[in-house]
Amino acid sequence: MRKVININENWTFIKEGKAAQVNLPHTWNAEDGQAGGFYYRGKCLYVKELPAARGITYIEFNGANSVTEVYVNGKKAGEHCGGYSVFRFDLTAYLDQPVNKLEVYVDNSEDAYVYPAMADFTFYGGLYRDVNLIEVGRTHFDLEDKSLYGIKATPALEVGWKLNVKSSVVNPDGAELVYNLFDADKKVAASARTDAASNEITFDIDNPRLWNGVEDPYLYTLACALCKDGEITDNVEFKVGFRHFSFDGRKGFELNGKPLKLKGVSRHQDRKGKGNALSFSDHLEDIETILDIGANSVRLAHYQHSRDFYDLCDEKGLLVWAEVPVISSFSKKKQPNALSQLEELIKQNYNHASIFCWSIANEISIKSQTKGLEPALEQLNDLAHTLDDTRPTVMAQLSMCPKDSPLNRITDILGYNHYFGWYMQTVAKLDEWLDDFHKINPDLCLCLSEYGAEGITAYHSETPEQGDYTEDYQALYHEHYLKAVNERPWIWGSYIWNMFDFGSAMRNEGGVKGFNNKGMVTADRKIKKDAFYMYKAFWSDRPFVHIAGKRMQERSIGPKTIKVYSNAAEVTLTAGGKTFKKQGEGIFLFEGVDIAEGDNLIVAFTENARDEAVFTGKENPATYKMPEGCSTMVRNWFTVGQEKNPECYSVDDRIGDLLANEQIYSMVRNFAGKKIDNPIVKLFYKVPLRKILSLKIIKVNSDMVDLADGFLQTIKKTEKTK
Ligand code: ADA
Repeated sequence: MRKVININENWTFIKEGKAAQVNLPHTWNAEDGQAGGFYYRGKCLYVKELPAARGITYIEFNGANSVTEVYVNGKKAGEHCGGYSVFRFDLTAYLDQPVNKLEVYVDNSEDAYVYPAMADFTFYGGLYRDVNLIEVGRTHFDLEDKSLYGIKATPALEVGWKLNVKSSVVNPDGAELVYNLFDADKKVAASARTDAASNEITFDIDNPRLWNGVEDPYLYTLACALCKDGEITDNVEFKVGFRHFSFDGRKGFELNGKPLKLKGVSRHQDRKGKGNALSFSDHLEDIETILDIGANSVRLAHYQHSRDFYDLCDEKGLLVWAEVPVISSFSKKKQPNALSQLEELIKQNYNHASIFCWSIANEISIKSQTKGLEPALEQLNDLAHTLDDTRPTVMAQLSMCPKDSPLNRITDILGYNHYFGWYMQTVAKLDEWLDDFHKINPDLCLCLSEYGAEGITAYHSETPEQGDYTEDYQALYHEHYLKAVNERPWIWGSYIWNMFDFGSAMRNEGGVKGFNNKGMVTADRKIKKDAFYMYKAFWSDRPFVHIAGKRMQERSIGPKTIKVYSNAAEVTLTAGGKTFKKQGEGIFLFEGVDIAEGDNLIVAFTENARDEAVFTGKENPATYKMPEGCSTMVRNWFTVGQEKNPECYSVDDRIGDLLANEQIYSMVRNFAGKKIDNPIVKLFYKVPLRKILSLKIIKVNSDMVDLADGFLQTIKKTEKTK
């Protein structure tokens, strides 16, 4: 029998010579990775004692960011590159003493050969997921084929439903493979047996209950055992769901033969104060929140998430977009690693009913003229097809990627990330872009793979404007996007960027350091923003009513429009002894609600729900505005060609002046590492950055120059210098 022993407890963690006792999951960037600016990126060591091996013993890391080297009693037992997948090493021959010293080096510094290199999220370092020892008999399911179980189970609808199972067995001779498929009541729904040496079998499943997304996420359990001489030498079990789906450029998505619009959110694996070292209950809380907004799909951006999360998606019925961190900055040197991370993603998650596509890249055309990008993407696409011919491939394109770009024809289905109305132009541009795209490419199956606007819960306005970082503008932005998506049935889905605010060390905007604030919920999971309730009103059946703008508690005196979100057909509002009623869908605007001096109790109710707010009428109410002088990143790499702001830095400034600014220095240090402090760099202090970037040896294209310029234009020259 297989034995899985968790070894999360009692590790000695050593960073820069200092030791501390820690339990896993653990990251060394929980604080500095969310503080804005420089965060520690380097090599740290985890040490633990292990007993002698009792038979075949593997060590399993469920995630270590991002390059890991393992030593036992000073001997190297293995190395792994990539911060998001599961990997294992056979320690049987190494655990040869009664007490053995395990040393695990984890390094999150920039690595020329490992993705990601540059992205808008913190690359938290550490052993941030579970570590286990796995003991198996001599005959066992393969633990080294990059998969989770050494077993690939494929439900297929042919004349009837069939389950095809392929197992990879080590030392199969004389052993038998036994499969039992249990339904949710633990009754056997089907069974099969085969010689362990013949690794594939297909068996009929009579009339299975289908896995039908959030409506009915019905799952079976496939128990797999290897039996030899009357003994079970290894066994594993996992969930299996029967479902089929299709995409069509004109009709959108269908699940089990019925049209279904994918109402999606994106999620990063972190939260405030913890970084990426999350517990099972953190994952569960996230899933519950995603279900509460009424989503039926989730984009797990921008890398492989915890196996617990995919399991929860199976269980709760969320359709999953799974993806690798091939993001922003394409590099030929990193291609082998891209292939390896994609192989791991697919092999490790193949059996999940919830996963409907494999994403091979995100906004990878930022460096659009990069040679070799197209063949590299083709290669990733082919690999995904080879490993899985049941699911489509997808890619999330940069907003500016031309509509007729050949890149749009690589994957089976497609996504575009759009921020019209936030970084550039206005929300109305979205509608124009979508219609034009569909006219040019009626056959392409398109979704909005990202869209969002910052919403900081401290900022409010009765007249919200693009770029003001208010919760109110964020809600308006999303009202527009949701309508645009709903009006176009050919769009198969949309993914809000993002479900939760997340750590992004390089950001410092709107007065908040170290976070991207485009979430529907704050990074500590404590506040659901107004936009959350807007979606809930259109997406969810759970009865509720929500008065928007509650955090803008002080108001000027006089008649006001009060916005209420609800999924009821009628909302009643009482204020100042008056009763108002409105019928509608989702958004209810009550005009002419009087706010008198002092506290005004406003109550909104429907047949099944009630909400209240107290607005305090004042001659001079608080402003709730973003403080003067806060930097904004609204002007970033998307805003090429806009007039330059002379008060902010640009690529025309000298290297020395740029590096004297604390924020710029930290940003460069995060990406380039310690080499930025090399005395040779000082020789270039008087040279403008543009000049350096134009040198042939640096090989930077014009997009990258614009990107750097856009970033520098977000930083005021008066801001802190070192
Ligand atoms: C990009 C990127 C995301 C995200 C977003 C943003 O489009 O794909 O990772 O951070 O920008 O918020 O600007």
